[in-house]
Amino acid sequence: MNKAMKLDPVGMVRDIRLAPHQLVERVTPQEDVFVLAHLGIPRIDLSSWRLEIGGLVERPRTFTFEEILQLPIRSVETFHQCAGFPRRPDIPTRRVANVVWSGADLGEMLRITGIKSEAKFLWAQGLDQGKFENFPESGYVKDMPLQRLKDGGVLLAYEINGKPLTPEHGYPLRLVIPGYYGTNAVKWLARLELAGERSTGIFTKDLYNDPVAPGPGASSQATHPVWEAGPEAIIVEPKNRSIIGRGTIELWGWAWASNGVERVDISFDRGATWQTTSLENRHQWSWQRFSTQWTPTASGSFTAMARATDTAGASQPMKRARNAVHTVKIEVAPS
Ligand SMILES: Nc1nc2c(c(=O)[nH]1)N[C@H]1C(S)=C(S)[C@@H](COP(=O)(O)O)O[C@H]1N2
Ligand SMILES: [Mo]
Repeated sequence: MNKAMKLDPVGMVRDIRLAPHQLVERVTPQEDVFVLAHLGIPRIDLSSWRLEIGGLVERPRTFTFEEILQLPIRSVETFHQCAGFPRRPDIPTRRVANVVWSGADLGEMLRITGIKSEAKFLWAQGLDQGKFENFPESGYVKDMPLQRLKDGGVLLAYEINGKPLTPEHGYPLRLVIPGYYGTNAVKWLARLELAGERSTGIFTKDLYNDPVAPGPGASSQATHPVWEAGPEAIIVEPKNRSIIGRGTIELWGWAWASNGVERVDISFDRGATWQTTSLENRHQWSWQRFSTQWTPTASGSFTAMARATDTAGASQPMKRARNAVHTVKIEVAPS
């Protein structure tokens, strides 16, 4: 549709800038936020760019960028996390940041177009196109249940940390769904469509669906979409494989979950016993700092594990999950 767009580079981009021990800032500087793109990075000319809104709306419409800027600007602070490899939900990748996005509120935007009563899902399409794995030519499309709108905060964002989006992060406009994994935050937005059912795009239906844990009566084929982020905590300090002295140190990190984190516990015996930490409240959908004072009882090797529990009582799995507990090894030097 948009002839003024070219991909540069073409193909998968995976630029993970910071490891857990480098995530020292509460709000991750834009240049340190990881970049993920399946098909390449579109370079978009604003003069020919438009956002179309169609499907099950009362008044289909096209917006120019100027028209979007005229809507009230809203901001939201939220964790921003890549779900990891689409076919390996068992591998934690810890690609995470905490960002302040600003832009137009999707709920307010849809009051302009109206929502037909049969509409159940939002489909969001980016301008990037191309091949992914062995799938045919396809655009990047994701979907979101319209019910998510009632919690608020869903933005059509044009700023990251108060500055215009860069091409890598979705210039000129991207979707931001606080609480959902990053894969749903469609960049280089071109079209929004309301529909009665889920989208059939490869990134919606084939990839990014996790097997449901087998339980009584569950079909082995059952999957659920990679939408809400599960509870997760990372230890920022001490750094994995660091050598420390015998004195008291602060062990701290960040924890997040789509519905907020209630508690973070630490174990020094590989999960046999846990002790709780102090945890800050969350602001909007931000990550939350946890910390505890730790005095090593001896010199030698230690492992520390952090485990978050969300406000619904769900805790992180010990292993084989994208949000499996984070472990650091610490060497305590002889005094
Ligand atoms: N149009 C489009 N949007 C996309 C993607 C993509 O490939 N194309 N990748 C998604 C994935 S997997 C992630 S993790 C986030 C990453 O956002 P960031 O690169 O701004 O950090 O963008 C999402 N939005
Ligand atoms: Mo991702």
